[in-house]
Amino acid sequence: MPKRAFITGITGQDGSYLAEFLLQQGYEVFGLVRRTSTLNFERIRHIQDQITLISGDMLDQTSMIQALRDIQPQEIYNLAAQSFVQTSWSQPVFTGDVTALGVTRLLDAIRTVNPEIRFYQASSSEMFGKVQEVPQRETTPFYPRSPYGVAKVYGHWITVNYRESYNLHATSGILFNHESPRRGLEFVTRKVTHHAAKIKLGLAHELRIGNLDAQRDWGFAGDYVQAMWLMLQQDTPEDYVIATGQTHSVEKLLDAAFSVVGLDWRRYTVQDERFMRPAEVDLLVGDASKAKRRLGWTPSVSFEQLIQMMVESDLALLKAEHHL
Ligand code: NAP
Ligand code: F7E
Repeated sequence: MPKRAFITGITGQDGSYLAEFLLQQGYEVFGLVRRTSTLNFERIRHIQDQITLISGDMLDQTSMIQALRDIQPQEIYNLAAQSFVQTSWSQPVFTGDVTALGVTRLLDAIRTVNPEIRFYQASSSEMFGKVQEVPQRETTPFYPRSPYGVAKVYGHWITVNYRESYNLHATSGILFNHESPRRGLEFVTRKVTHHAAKIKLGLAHELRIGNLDAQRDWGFAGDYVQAMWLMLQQDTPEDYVIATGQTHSVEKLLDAAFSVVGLDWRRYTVQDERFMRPAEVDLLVGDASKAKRRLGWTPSVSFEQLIQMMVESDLALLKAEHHL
């Protein structure tokens, strides 16, 4: 019998890569999708006939309990969230409801339906926020700097609490930023690679951007979903930092992306207050040595390779879209 996995957030960047990876491992894959008036299955269209989509919402516990009863999965990957940090200041309550309380709804559905189900929680380096240690590791204290970061700290601790209270196989992966050609256009990497491609093709003339000094540890999403799976294959549930150990500023990101198309970003970039945040996370860099030691996980794509992959993908997409 193939194993059954249930993914919340399957329509998102990570959900699509994880679904592909689990299909390759021989899993039956189920995904939670919320009802929308127009379909948003772009990232999973190529595998839609191999997966089963279940209607539900992280705000609605009844739909989760029913989904678990129907699917009877062995593994659940909770990737659903309001995941854009900037939006979390304009929608703090909604962010808390989905990204924090949604985790409790799902954990409690597991406890009710079948406590043997293994659970992965998508925790985030945003929990480190105003960093208390460099690099950040599993033991580094949290100091979140946004309603999103605060919600993720709640999600992290409720996962630990359900593990300790009910002996669930519940694991939290503290993942640093990971990107890909499937990244949403609002996140800074994709915004930059998409604009570099647009400007190169004469489809745009400027890029409006926020803080150039922020530094992030950017890896490739395809590598990171493998770490999620490895965590659930361990006998003992534990928490792991997943990161590359390399950090780059937004300015270095601009250098990397615009150099792929042979342009100088300084000629096209305008700093815009609208993209500055009320509180910033200045520096993130992770120490993934526990994951390397215990899971045998290491990243396979460098920062330069990642940005090149994203710019080339954006060039191809735009050329196809505009018949260039
Ligand atoms: P993403 O592309 O924004 O995807 C988020 C997913 O959550 C989408 O499928 C979205 O569905 C779903 N969702 C949102 N609200 C929902 C609700 N109320 N009910 C059901 N589904 C809902 O995010 P991602 O980059 O793949 O990240 C996956 C997870 O990892 C998130 O929890 C994120 O916070 C966390 N994380 C991400 C990173 C990173 O660098 N990417 C790093 C650390 C942690 P729709 O398509 O319907 O909107
Ligand atoms: O910002 C700066 C911005 O929105 C990165 C999510 O996946 O990773 C992601 O959160 C940095 C910040 O990602 C613009 O101020 C400058 O310092 O790409 P981002 P994020 O906030 O790091 C974590 C790990 C998650 O868990 C989240 O779900 O870039 N920045 N100018 C800008 N950022 C954006 N979006 N747009 C700008 O114009």
